[in-house]
Amino acid sequence: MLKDIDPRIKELIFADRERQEKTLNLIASENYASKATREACASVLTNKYAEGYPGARYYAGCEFCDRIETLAIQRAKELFKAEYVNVQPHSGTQANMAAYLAFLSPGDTIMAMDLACGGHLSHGSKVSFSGILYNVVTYSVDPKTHLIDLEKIRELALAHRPRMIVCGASAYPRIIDFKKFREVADSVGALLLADIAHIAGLIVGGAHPSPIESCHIITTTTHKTLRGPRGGMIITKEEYGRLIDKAVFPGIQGGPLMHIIASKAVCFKEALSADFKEYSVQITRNAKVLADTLISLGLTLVSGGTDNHLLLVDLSKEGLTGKEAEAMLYGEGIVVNKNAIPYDQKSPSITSGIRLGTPALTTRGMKEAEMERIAYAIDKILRKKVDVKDEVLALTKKFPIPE
Ligand code: DSN
Repeated sequence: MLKDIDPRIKELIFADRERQEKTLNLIASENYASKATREACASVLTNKYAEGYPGARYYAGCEFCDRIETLAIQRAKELFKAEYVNVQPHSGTQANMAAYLAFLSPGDTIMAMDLACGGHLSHGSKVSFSGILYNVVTYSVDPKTHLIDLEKIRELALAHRPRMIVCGASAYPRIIDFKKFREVADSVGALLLADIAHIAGLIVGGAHPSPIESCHIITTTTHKTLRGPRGGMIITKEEYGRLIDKAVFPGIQGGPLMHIIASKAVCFKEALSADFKEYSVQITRNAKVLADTLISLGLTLVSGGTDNHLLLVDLSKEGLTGKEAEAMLYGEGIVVNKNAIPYDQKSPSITSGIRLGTPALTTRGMKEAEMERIAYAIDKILRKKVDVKDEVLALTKKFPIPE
């Protein structure tokens, strides 16, 4: 149908599909959603308005949407061992926005990780609503170890008495100690929000400790390590459920995207399988081999390695910017993103580093041996030695994107 009605768009979608197939995707926040999850995304549910929540909608004809959303909620609860879940946020940023709206007033103080040290725009960056509406105190990583320093965070919390502490990051390669964050939050009477957008899939698979016991509110996306459709979600305690629901709708959103909620339900079913546990553990094994091999080849990694799905390469020694390295790698078919390293002197559009992640390639079935080959290829490209296009194509051919 699309071919006849809008051949230009069809052609461009197919071009991107081809690009995805023929490149090695190391963008830490991307993944390949299954055909089943994509089928739900493309379904007739996109036609339906269902403002409200199951059993309490503002439109007629929501009986099937009610069942779909209820299933998504039940599965998410089972997956995260959660008391309360809202599956309506359109994205991770919307999930954070709703969580702030539920618990904060404009001008309240929140404490979160500095974007330059691995945080996220919606954690209080000056250019985001979060930095415009709230008084933001940022914490950094230790300048030498690049690790989160909970003692420093405790001192900052005692000095600023935030109403909310945000933990979780978009470019931090180590384990986040949710229990210790909770101790700090309790010492100043703050709420603790964990943004697990990057590590949600690792958490449900047991490859990263769970924040469920330690945090008042948990926000996430569903499309990164969780491998579902593009979207967001909020997990909280029963006692805060109504506040969160009101903040999502009517607080910041109108009609929920029911086709995406159906797809989230499929994603949660997939993530409840034993295979998914194995997948999430393999993501971290792959990241470790990628990190160790790059280090053995002389590259510098922020914090000296990784415990999760991502690593940050500091390119200062190589005399390259992140922007240059991203372009060099993409020219050979390896897709990464330029990324600030802690205390970066370069602007966010240039940067001194690149971020690499293994969730997408692990979905393609690649394991430790392939990670070694990819590390060698990356090193060659960065040292401007040889053309590795054939090596990249051979790997993409051997490991097609699964349906
Ligand atoms: N853009 C995402 C990432 O790449 O980490 C975060 O929202």
